[in-house]
Amino acid sequence: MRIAFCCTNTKAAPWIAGLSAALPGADIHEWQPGAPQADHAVVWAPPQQFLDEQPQIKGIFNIGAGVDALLKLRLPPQAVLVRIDDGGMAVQMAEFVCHAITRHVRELDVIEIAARRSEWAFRKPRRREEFPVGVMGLGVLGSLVANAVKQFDYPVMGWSRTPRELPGVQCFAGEDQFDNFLQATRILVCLLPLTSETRDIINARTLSKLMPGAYVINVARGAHVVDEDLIAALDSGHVAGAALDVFRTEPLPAEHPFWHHPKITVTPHTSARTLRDESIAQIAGKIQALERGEPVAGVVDLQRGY
Ligand code: NDP
Ligand code: OXD
Repeated sequence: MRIAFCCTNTKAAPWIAGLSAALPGADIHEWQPGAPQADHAVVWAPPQQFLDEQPQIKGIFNIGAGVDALLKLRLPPQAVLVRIDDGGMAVQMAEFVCHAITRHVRELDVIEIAARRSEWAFRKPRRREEFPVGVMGLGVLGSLVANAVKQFDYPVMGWSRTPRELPGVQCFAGEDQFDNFLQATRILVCLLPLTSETRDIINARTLSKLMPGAYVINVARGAHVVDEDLIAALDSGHVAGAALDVFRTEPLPAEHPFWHHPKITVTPHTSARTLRDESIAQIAGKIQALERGEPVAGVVDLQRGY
């Protein structure tokens, strides 16, 4: 079995060593133009040339959860596209989102600034019932995030495309229930995939529906947010702050206003990192399952776009 490794901005050697150890007997190489046809590919943002040169590929394994970059390309029609299914990312995401919520609600950012001036800046306790959290996207990551936030006694809501049930989480689904979800939300967490339906979803209209003094946490993709609309909502005071981990252009350009906006916290697309060992074990297991003709989790539905 031949496996091509084609991942932009990723050191190939440790991945190839790990995959070779997990799949003894497989011939695993970093792809170069003109390389022979492979059976499977392990990819992150590959060039179109790679896919054009692999017309018979059976499985394409994305080393992240989001497949938006891959779906912009022409894929060989018979190929099964598989994303990382948790692989240790969900717990990182839950930790990151709970931290962002805690920092905002407990005003730790204000306390940190005061502490640098040697000020003992006591803040009044705030009632968590006043900070209902709405999680957009109740998939592998969003459902664990909603459950984690619930442990801190915030009211938690979730919104998905099809109806979901999560104990202790008030679930909304589809376009029809979107505004009701937004109107009941003060802290908005975006964990949607980027698709034609979700692009620009955090915009002037949707932000205006949130409870006053809203807080926006975007840990999904930058193109979910209309940048100018978020800045306008922050400047008007309707939105109190935002924690942004993902951006339309990454790295975030030095001149982008998000860097210096006093109500925005920027992090460098780091809320849930791909864990190499866990991902290698998951991908190797799925390649073996596909070879045996068994179903695997995390197959991307090309029609839905995630
Ligand atoms: P999943 O595919 O498991 O879940 C997606 C969820 O979004 C599902 O609940 C789905 O609804 C919902 N959804 C999709 N389209 C719509 C829509 N039009 N309206 C309402 N709900 C919708 O994805 P993951 O949880 O694994 O990952 C989510 C995203 O997080 C990834 O696509 C990626 O972009 C981002 N990500 C970011 C990382 C970072 O470091 N910042 C790291 C990893 C991922 P339904 O349940 O009905 O299918
Ligand atoms: C992912 C990501 O999609 O890292 O996995 O953003």
